[in-house]
Amino acid sequence: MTPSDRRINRLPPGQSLTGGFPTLHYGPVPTFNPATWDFRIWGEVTEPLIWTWDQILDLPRTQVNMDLHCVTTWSKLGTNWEGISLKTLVDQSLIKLTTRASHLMQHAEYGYTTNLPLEVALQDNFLIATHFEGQPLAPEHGYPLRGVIGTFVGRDDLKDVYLWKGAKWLRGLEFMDSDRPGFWESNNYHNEGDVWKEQRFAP
Ligand SMILES: Nc1nc2c(c(=O)[nH]1)N[C@H]1C(S)=C(S)[C@@H](COP(=O)(O)O)O[C@H]1N2
Ligand SMILES: [Mo]
Repeated sequence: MTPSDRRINRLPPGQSLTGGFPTLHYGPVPTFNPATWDFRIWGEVTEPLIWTWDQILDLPRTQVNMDLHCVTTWSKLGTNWEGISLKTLVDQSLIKLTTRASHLMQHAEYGYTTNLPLEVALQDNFLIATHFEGQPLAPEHGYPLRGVIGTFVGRDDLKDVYLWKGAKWLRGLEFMDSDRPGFWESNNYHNEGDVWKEQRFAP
């Protein structure tokens, strides 16, 4: 698909439209207790951090509109999300990376993980989301906090990956000096997961 095809037909190869919002995850839906919940940032940072839920709510906020593409072939177009941009946190030195930081691992409840190159995690289409369509996330969609990544119409400069690379029930970010596979990436999914190249499964 050429960049202009992408603007005309927003569906990547092999995808079909869904009107609803299917849920997809491995394991149970966790409960949220703001009194004990914390958010950890570690690895290739000059200062590891632990944020409370209240501290998360004080971070700078961003809204995005994205098309979502699940590796199981459904796509949902024009979704609205609000939350925290990792790029903003890094630009404002709220997270201070070492020069060795090259990859991000999202860590979620029950040990779900997913990896991204740092340059992709710092794109405008990766959000640490608290809200979907103006409402706090539904429990099954990752309440209270999730990674989400999708496509921006007309932004052919961005790398676009499948939705499994956004971890629901996100509890921490590990910055790494080399790549390591996450949960699905260790279970036969493609490490990169580019939606336009249809990188669903490991070669
Ligand atoms: N913690 C966690 N996050 C996860 C998953 C999971 O199993 N556990 N599944 C991923 C997959 S495969 C997809 S397609 C999306 C689905 O998000 P949704 O249920 O909000 O549609 O969540 C991703 N994030
Ligand atoms: Mo998925």
